[in-house]
Amino acid sequence: MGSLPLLSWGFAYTLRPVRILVTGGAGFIGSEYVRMLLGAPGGDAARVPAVAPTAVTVLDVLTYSGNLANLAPVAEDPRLRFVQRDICDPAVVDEVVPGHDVIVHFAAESHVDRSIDGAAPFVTTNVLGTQNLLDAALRHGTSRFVHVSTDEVYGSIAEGSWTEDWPLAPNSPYSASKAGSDLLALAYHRTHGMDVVVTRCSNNYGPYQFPEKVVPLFVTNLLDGGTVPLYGDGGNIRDWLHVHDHCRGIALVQEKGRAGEVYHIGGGTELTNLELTGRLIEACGASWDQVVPVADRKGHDRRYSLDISKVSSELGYAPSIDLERGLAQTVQWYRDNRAWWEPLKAGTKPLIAP
Ligand code: NAD
Ligand code: TDX
Repeated sequence: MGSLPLLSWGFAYTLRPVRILVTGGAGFIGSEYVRMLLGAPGGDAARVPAVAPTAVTVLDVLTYSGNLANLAPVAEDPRLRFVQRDICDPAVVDEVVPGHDVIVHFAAESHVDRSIDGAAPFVTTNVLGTQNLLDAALRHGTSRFVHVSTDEVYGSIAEGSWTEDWPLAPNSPYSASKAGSDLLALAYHRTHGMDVVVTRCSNNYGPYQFPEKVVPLFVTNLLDGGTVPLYGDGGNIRDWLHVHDHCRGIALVQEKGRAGEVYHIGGGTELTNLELTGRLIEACGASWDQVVPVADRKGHDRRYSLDISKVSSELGYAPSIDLERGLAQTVQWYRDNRAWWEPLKAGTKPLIAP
């Protein structure tokens, strides 16, 4: 494979053309990654690390949270191919994986509350689906496997922040299934010498997030003059990161992360849910009367906090979008894109071909 010299930020980078398979690329974070890789209009390409995909395949079965509309900004890009199939199907994966240099694995069941209602799809997709992909990557000699994971695998931390060598102690069926998939990915490195890197990220917010997660649920309810359900005492703490910063971090790990290593990607902005709700009320021009305290989530983790010194010192990562700007931009996006979220809330997702 040749390489393309490119002048950027005032000095020369050498871009290595790569063929990237993105699983879950029609979901919230995966689609941001695809839009970023392909330089979607309106995106901030100047801040994207030096990844030059010659081809991007999205493998996504389109569950309730997968949406082709999320890929509309890059739908005309000739480098993009969309395959609507299940990562749990060995024959599908065996057919799709060959011909790609890198797999960036986002596909998952991702909502904690749904995992409390029923864990089976979480174990199937998150654990067995990941094992299926790892096996195919091993068989076909994929150069690099990037496994996208979460801070929730550590459980809950009262004080201080987790480092990458912290023991895993997940509490929800969702986080337990993600911990299982993380350990499998790392085991394929140790057992088979596969080039695997794992990222663990804090809570993401931004455009195109399915309106079941707290930020888009609250924003869309508040904009409509409705109420929002605040779990328990509202004192649970999350570290909030704009989805674009998460994807910049993943791209750095994809390019420069050391095989077999775990990298945290965080935002450094910790808020209680009460504090977050206050900011969303202000950004939406809503009122505290719209907040309804409800019963707590079962097994609700109290606090997440990531130490990001490894990815910062080794790979030069730093979040670039502060929470105030990011939340304002996100609320504006939901104001401007009712056509995207209203059908999702009504349960009538339209399929828009990319
Ligand atoms: P999402 O639910 O928005 O997207 C998941 C995507 O995976 C959807 O497009 C869905 O159709 C697809 N998918 C699900 N099952 C599949 C299957 N069996 N085969 C093929 N495709 C399938 O989730 P998200 O918030 O974008 O999360 C993406 C990844 O990032 C997940 O692995 C999640 O654990 C991780 N993560 C999320 C956050 C967050 O705050 N949302 C934080 C840290 C890590
Ligand atoms: O209606 C709600 N009311 C409420 O108080 C919802 C949906 C949530 N909450 C609280 C629960 C959490 O403390 O808000 C906080 C955030 O909840 P979610 O948006 O459901 O996110 P969380 O459970 O923290 O998990 C998210 O971050 C880590 C993602 O969904 C995961 O995929 C990711 O791994």
